[in-house]
Amino acid sequence: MKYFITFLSVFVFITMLTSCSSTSGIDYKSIKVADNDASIQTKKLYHRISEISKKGIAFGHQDATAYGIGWKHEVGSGLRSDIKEVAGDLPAVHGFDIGHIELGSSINLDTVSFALMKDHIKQLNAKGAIITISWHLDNPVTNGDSWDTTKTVVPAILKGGTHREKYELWIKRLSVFLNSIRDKENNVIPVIFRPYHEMNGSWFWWGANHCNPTEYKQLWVETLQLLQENGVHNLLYAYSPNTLGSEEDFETYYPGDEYVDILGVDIYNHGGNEEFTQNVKYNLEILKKKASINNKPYTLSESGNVNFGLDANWWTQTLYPGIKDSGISWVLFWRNANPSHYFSTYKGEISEEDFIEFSQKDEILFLKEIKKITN
Ligand code: BMA
Repeated sequence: MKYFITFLSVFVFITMLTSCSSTSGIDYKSIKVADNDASIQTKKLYHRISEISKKGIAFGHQDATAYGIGWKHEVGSGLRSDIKEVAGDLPAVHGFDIGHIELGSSINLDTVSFALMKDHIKQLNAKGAIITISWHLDNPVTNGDSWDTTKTVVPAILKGGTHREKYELWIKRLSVFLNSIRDKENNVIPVIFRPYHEMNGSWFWWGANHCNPTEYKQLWVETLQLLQENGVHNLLYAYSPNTLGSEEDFETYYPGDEYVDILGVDIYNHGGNEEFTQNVKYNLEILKKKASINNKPYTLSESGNVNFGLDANWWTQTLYPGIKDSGISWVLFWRNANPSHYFSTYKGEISEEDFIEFSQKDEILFLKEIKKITN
């Protein structure tokens, strides 16, 4: 009997070793994401994002290291960041926008060079940061920008549409860029891709009133397919509508759990602070419910204070009550472009002290803190 038990233990141990693809005991390969052929690094990122939500909320900032208030694009000068200058550490999540990659341009729509973006993504990834990419792409029918809603676009770029060929070229250019962002071991760096955001608003050509939900969902699915056909397997796909008025609102454009990895929502305080806190709480409840069906991570994918310079205590009094205990993996603040278009804080800004207090809360995580959350 004793020998049998020893034999059994050895057998179980060997079985465990051979069936698991990692020392942590997690079989990453078996993790299902929207892209069936997603790289192992992408699946690990997915798992890590879920782990983060068990520890706290990662702090994110758009274009954090590309520029800030009064400085810009310092190639080769390290990773400067307004947030680091205030809170002492870099954000944990870094947002970049690849609008104009589709045109073959060397700079994005906000004049951030793609070379700088690539370099920063590499450096940040090596430090354990999480990268999320949005895409304010131009209008392929009019050649106007994302906000040009003068002509119907979506049916024109779907399979069989008049501008399909052009769209395929745009996806090809995007794919080349995404596949070129590699770490030291030459692995493609996994990122969260958040295309066609805020579709329930009507300000973008892919938004409400400019295409119907069926067309939108088709665009989402065909875009995923095109990316995969172009050999892109380093993406987690994030769906992020603008502030939702109801649970049904979430469903209207939702392409389905099969095609989405991370649920998000973009919320700003256009209607004032009180409404903002309520919206955040209510919207994150909706995401939590939808996300729990297939255990997906969820986030406040864009946010920020639009009442520049008016709210000295915005972080602890308005934002924090909304996100506290929400279960989100991160919150991403929009870019600090200039003193009349910024959504976070910076040295000398009115809410600086309050931001420090907010950043010191145990559950608000910056880069050094999420670095410890490994796979
Ligand atoms: C918007 C604004 C624009 C910018 C765009 C993409 O919300 O900040 O100025 O071009 O995002 O970053």
